[in-house]
Order: sequence, then structure tokens, then C-alpha cells
Amino acid sequence: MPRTPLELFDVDHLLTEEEVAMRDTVRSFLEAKVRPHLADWYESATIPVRELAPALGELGVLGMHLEGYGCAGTSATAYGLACLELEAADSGLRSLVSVQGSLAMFAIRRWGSEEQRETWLPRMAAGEAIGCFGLTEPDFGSDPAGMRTRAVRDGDGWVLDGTKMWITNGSVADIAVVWAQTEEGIRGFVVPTDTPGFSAPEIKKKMSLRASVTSELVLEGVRLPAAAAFPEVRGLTGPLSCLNEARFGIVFGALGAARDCLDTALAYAGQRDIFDRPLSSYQLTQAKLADMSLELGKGMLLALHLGRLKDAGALRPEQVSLGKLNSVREAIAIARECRTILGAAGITLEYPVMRHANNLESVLTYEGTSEVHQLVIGRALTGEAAFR
Ligand code: TGC
Ligand code: FAD
Repeated sequence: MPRTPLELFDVDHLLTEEEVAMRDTVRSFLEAKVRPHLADWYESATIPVRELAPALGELGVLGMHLEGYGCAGTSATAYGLACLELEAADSGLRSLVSVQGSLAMFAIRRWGSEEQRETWLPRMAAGEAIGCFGLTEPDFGSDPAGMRTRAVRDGDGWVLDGTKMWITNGSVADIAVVWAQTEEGIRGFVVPTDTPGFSAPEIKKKMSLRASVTSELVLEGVRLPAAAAFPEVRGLTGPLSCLNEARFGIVFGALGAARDCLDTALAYAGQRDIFDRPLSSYQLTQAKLADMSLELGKGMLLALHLGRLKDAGALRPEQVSLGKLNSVREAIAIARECRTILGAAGITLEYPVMRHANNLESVLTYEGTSEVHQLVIGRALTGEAAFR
């Protein structure tokens, strides 16, 4: 008899033994070390990134799908499953891991020089060094091609000026991967955050992703050696290739938040007596639970399909958009519906549901808004780019 929505779909039947074992290890770690603290971190809008990162490094989830340089080199599907567990805890935690592994580390692994890889990747995989990824600017979020941050050659090196906005892990990072306009087009730079002229004030008063550090990056005459630039890549292909990786993690991750909401609502409905009967015994409640389980399971089947495509080297960016759009859109709908099942209790931090719902507002926006992903899918279907 299936006890959970994903058991109803027999999802484990589609996973290898190693994938199930890895998933269970990540889940147990989070249950023991993270979940007991989440409500407090969320309420106080803090997260002990410096303590968590080495533990996550030991767990093997930082840059886990990358090869070499101290990274675990797992399949993409295994990485997705880890993201699902991380986001079932909190989207902020998955963000920490996404930005470290899929954005900062992937950028260095894919586009960095041998020296940059050897200097940074082993320490980042171990959680000893934290990375962030600066693409978005105050006036250029969905349209990063317009960025104003500029890198100008200065003798053998570079000088960077500009401002990046909404940067996860910015204030706690040891290095920032910064994308800037140059005479040769957009280029990426590895910026040690103790370089004079670099500062990263934290953005406060967030109502979403509170258990995550979000910052501005200010670059004022930041002087870097020639070796700080990624040697080969020019243009938006550089940053967008990294976004493919992080978006893939969200395809799975958002479903984790939805699963946690649904598990919570199911348990609550079974225990809450209303008009002398459990809430779970009413047809209206069961219709909600059935519809949400269906969307969660369908999302999971799509995520696994995309994971297998990625492992076969056949996943295209517009397919990642299908998954990101679907997972986040359905997860947010599930979180809100679950909140109704919990009634007033649903608005508190006693239960994770409203925390997930609020977090998912950020997830809907970052890594390409839903509208951007609709437009990416629209372009793939029609051959017409309707972004501008
Ligand atoms: P477009 O003309 O389409 O492309 C420019 C160049 O880039 C190439 N390209 C890609 N390469 C790899 N992967 C992709 N997905 C790619 N999409 C495009 C393309 O082939 C072209 O190459 P070339 O050689 O011809 O120059 O570019 P566009 O300016 O029209 O923009 C397209 C659009 C709107 C889809 C793109 O700008 C976009 O995706 N915008 C959304 C920006 C975004 O997602 N930002 C996210 C910032 S990071 C973040 O949010 C982290 S949150 C982290 C967390 O906490 O989890
Ligand atoms: P805008 O681009 O101004 O969009 C506003 C609205 O316009 C949206 O609804 C959008 O979909 C819509 N829109 C845009 N273009 C079109 C169009 N062509 N047609 C119709 N509608 C359109 N960025 C980083 O670089 N690194 C990070 O680590 C990072 N972390 C983040 C963490 C958090 C918590 C948040 C909230 C954001 C983070 N971001 C990060 C920034 C994120 O990627 C951007 O917020 C996102 O890309 C959207 O940009 P914007 O906020 O400027 O919105």
C-alpha cells in the first residue's frame, strides 16, 4: 500500500540502487543536522554558511556531478536527487549548493584555466572556500546581455567596475565569478573577494529565501591579474552554460519543496478532526491531495526523463526550461494548496509549508523567470525569438 505520493508513482523503481542509497544518505544528514534548525534560521534570516559548507563538502554534494579536482563525479540524475532532498529541507540550502556547485564551480571547471581549477575546485568541493556567481545587475536581470559591469585591460591585467545585484552567497564568498563587458564581448573573471575595491553588502528585509545570504556586489576599480580571466569563452554562452546546470538542479529541487508540503498536509489532514471526522476523510480534501500528488508525480517523471537525457549527453537548454517552468509552477501551486489544508496553522513556522511557499517565489524568479522559460520554449517551437 503506497504511503506517500511518490510511492504511488513507484518512483524508486526508476532509480538505481546507488541513487537510492545516495538520496537516503543526504536525506538522513538533513533530517539530523539541518531540519531542526530551519525554522529558526528562517525567522532570524540567517544561515551558518561557514559551518554548513564543510559538512556539505564531506557529504559530497558540492560540485558533486563534476569530474576530478576533488569532486564526486556522480551522474546528473544523482545530483538532481540530492537537490530534491536539499530543497525538501529549504530552498535556501539548495541555493547554497546550486550556486557553489552548478554556478561557481561549474564555471571554473568548464571555462577556467588549469591554474584556476587547481587553485579553487578542491577547496570548494570540500566546502573550505565559498563561491558566488555575479551575472544579474540592478537594471539587467532577465536581459543580462545589457550588463554595464565593465572590465578594461590595464597593462597585463584588468580593472573591473560595476554592480551586481541579488547575488546568493555574495557576502560570505571567498571568490566571485563575475561576468563583465570587455572589448571582446562578455568575459568571466575569478575575483578573490579580498581584492581592494570589492565589497558585498548583504540585502536585508527579504520575505523569501530568508535562510540564504543574498548580496549586492560592488566593484570599484578592482585590479586583477591577466590570469583572473577565463581564457577562452566570450559572450553569453559562458554564463548561460552555467545556468543550464543550476536550472537542472531546480527541476528536481522545487519538487522537493512540494513533496515536503504534501507530506506535511497529508499527515496534518489525518490528525485534524473537523466536524467530528478527520479532515482527510472529506472528499474535497481527497480531491486536493489526489490532484497535488498527480502533479508532483508527473513533475518527477519529467525530471527523471530530463536527468536520463542529461546523463546521455542529450539534454537541450529548452528542455531544461520545460522542467524548470513546470517544477516551480506546480510546486508553488502545491505549497499554496497545502497551506489551505493546514488552515491557520499553515501560516506559522511550526510547519514548513508557508516557508516553502515563500521561498518558491524566489525560485520562480531566479535562474530565469517563468516568463523567460515560456519564451525559450516558444522560441524552440516557433523559431521566433520574442524576448525583445
Ligand atoms: P541569445 O541570443 O539567445 O544567446 C546569446 C548566446 O548565448 C547562447 N545561449 C546559450 N548557451 C548555453 N546555454 C544556453 N541556455 C544558452 N542560451 C543561449 C546562444 O547560442 C548565443 O551564443 P552566440 O555564440 O551566438 O553568441 O541571448 P539573448 O540575449 O537573446 O537572451 C536569451 C535569454 C533571455 C534566454 C537569456 O538572456 C536568459 O536566459 N535570461 C535569463 C537570465 C537568468 O536566468 N539569470 C539568472 C542569473 S543567476 C541566478 O539567478 C542564480 S539564483 C541561484 C540560486 O540561488 O539557486
Ligand atoms: P526583471 O528582468 O526586471 O523582470 C521583471 C518581470 O518582467 C518578470 O516577471 C519577468 O519575467 C518579466 N519579463 C522580463 N522579460 C520579459 C519579456 N521579454 N516579456 C515579458 N515579460 C518579461 N542572480 C545572479 O546573477 N546570481 C545569483 O546568485 C542570484 N541569486 C538570486 C537570489 C535571489 C533570492 C533572487 C530573488 C534572485 C537572484 N538572482 C541572482 C537574480 C535573478 O536571476 C533575477 O532576479 C532574475 O533573473 C530576474 O531578473 P529581475 O529580478 O531583474 O527581473
